[in-house]
Amino acid sequence: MQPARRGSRTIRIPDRLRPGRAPTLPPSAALPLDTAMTYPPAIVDPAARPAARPAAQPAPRPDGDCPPVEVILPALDEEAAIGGVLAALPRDWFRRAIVVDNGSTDGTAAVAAAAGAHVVHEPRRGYGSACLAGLAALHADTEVIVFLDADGSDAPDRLPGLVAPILAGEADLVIGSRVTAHGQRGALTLPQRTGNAIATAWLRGRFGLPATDLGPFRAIRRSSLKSLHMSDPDWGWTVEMQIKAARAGLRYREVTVPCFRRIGRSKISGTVRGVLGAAFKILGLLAWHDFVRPGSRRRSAPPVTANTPRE
Ligand SMILES: Nc1nc2c(ncn2[C@@H]2O[C@H](COP(=O)(O)OP(=O)(O)OP(=O)(O)O)[C@@H](O)[C@H]2O)c(=O)[nH]1
Ligand SMILES: [Mg+2]
Repeated sequence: MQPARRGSRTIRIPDRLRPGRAPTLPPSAALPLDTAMTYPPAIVDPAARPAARPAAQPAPRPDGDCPPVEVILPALDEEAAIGGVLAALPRDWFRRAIVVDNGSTDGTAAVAAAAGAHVVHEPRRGYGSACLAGLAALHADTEVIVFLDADGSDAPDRLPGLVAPILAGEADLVIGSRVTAHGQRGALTLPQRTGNAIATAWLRGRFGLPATDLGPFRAIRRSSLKSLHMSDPDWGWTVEMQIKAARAGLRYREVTVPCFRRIGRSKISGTVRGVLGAAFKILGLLAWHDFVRPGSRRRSAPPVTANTPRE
């Protein structure tokens, strides 16, 4: 790992995110791209689970005709990480990366533009606001949208595993689950793991969604996302999408993805204020949709289960 200088601080950029390096994953995380979740066993019907599909991903076309996929990366002061994240995205699998600069005071926008991304500026702070701004910038013919953090905590080379089930018509929303893999030590903080466990238990028990994670690395069919009318401006964005996906009966799937410690200083999961704010928002949204919002009762249709196409 080579240190990079930034002002008077030394920032260590992992080799896996260095431009030109083939991203490598810890052995424990080197799972097949289409490794699908098998949890919770009580919800997933093994009989309904299709056989492993080693060749599920459509082969990228040699003429450069990528699938109609765009990647949205919300970014706030991620100068040290964004270049490596963009370089590690598999080039044949998406048409454009959109970096939404959420009021950065560092060189995030310049680094992203130099790495070939389309940069959008969104002055309203908040993860959800950044995602909404990215959606507004999509090309008209984009059919699948990938969301990915810009801080180096996800594995960009896993993008095909998220996108393939949607392109194949088997799923509408695919979440990269970090809890079903052995992530890098310390990648998920205790408050993150605890919050995830509570929120996903709620999603499973009250909304019938077989979720194990609220992971930010996710892919969704554009038409499905449009039907959800997403609105949360900050940390409720991820759970809002899962709640509404359950209500709308979207075909839901999770795939195992590794996770890593973020590059740069933690803004949310490592701060008391950030953790409390995110927890309050996420649990508040679950309670709102479960107990208050009209029409919030559980769907009478069978729950959407992982690996169970509804067609
Ligand atoms: N904190 C924060 N992040 C934002 C904002 N807008 C966009 N982002 C980006 O959203 C992604 C997720 O934010 P993170 O700060 O990594 O949140 P987290 O993963 O919960 O916590 P940490 O990694 O510990 O900071 C990153 O790529 C951020 O740069 C914002 O207003 N606040
Ligand atoms: Mg992060």
